[in-house]
Amino acid sequence: MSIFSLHLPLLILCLFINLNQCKASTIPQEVSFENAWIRLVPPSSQITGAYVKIVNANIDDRLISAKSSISESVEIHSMFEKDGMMMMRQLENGIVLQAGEISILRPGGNHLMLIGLQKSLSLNDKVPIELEFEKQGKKQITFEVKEASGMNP
Ligand SMILES: [Cu+2]
Repeated sequence: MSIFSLHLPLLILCLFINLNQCKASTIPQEVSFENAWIRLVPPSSQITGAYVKIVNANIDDRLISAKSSISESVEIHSMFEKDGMMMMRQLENGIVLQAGEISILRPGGNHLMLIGLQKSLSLNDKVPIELEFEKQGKKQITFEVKEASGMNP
């Protein structure tokens, strides 16, 4: 009886540690990014879109703002259809990201809008954009300038 009562707390502790390790190996500790790209636009254009796949970490978070040295501002936008026309609007509250969720910023959907371009873009240029998250802070991501036809890269 006494041996059993001594070992039970140890057993529970081991189970708890194993569960934590299991969770850590499947859900990343830190938000990560894939396929970050910017739409190539003619030198006369003052705006362009930036897109990226955001793989959130193991906490609920929110993308609250973005900025880049190549444009006056970077806004978070969504697209919607009105009277048969595609329109876009700024998402004042950013984009909510639940723990472990993937959020894809893509042409025709949520995207980043670079407004007031301060230099012309060339194919394959590498452009840093800083994304700020409510809980995970600021992240520097390198976007590559690519050509896009229609809604798909
Ligand atoms: Cu936009």
